[in-house]
Amino acid sequence: MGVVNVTPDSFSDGGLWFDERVAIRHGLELVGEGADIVDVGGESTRPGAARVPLDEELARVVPVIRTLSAEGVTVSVDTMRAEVAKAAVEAGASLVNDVSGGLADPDMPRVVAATGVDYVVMHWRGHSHDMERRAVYTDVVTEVREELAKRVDLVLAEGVSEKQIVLDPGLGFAKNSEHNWALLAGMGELAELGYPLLIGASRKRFLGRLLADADGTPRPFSHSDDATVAVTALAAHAGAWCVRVHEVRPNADAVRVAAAWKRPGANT
Ligand code: PMM
Repeated sequence: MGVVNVTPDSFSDGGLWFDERVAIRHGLELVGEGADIVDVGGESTRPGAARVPLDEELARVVPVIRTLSAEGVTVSVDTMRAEVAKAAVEAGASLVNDVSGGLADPDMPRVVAATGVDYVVMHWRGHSHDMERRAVYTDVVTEVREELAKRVDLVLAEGVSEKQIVLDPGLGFAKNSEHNWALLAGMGELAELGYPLLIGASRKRFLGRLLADADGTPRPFSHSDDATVAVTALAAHAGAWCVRVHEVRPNADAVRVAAAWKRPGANT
């Protein structure tokens, strides 16, 4: 899954694809580089980010989704709002990527159920402006697993079907670096919930912190793409269904390497 953030302020690519035509061109480039899905978002979720008004979010994402879908691209909409999800599906999106897992907008599960498209339910504890103070766990893997299981029960009760659901541990969302690494290592336990897993590690701060200079200065996100590729290879090998990344070509290569590693002979 390649990312197109149609925002002026996303963490690593804010402003780069803010213009509609540039966003569309970028989405098509990502497909050319090997993306199976293009994830279009109009609201930044970086730590501390403020919410974008509904009309603004719609105006950012719907035209981009409509054009990319018309070009035959499989599009996902990255939104926490049911109205945006509905408009995006009407414009051609075939996956709703809700980082709040249905918590931010109580109408979301019902709307997704009515559309029948796939639904990424991410682990989330609150909006970006105060999510860092919610990063408190005794056993992060067990707690994320339990909280995701509760979200699954709720969205199923709202009419979403099991086959629509994809789960995501929500790296960096109310999680510190230690939590993120534990969740990656604990992917197997999350997979026991029985749903495909999506992993979004690309360019996140925990990679920059891992790669910090000797004086502790974190590596800027623009130089953490190689680490993202390493996470992709390991996550794909551990069975991830999808990785959400900004730099598609090397990550698509890593996915292919992991597939060949798991099934030697099948890919040569
Ligand atoms: N991370 C971001 C945005 N959307 N969606 C899912 N499913 N999983 C994620 O981890 C995720 C997401 C934040 O990343 P960006 O602002 O750097 O694109």
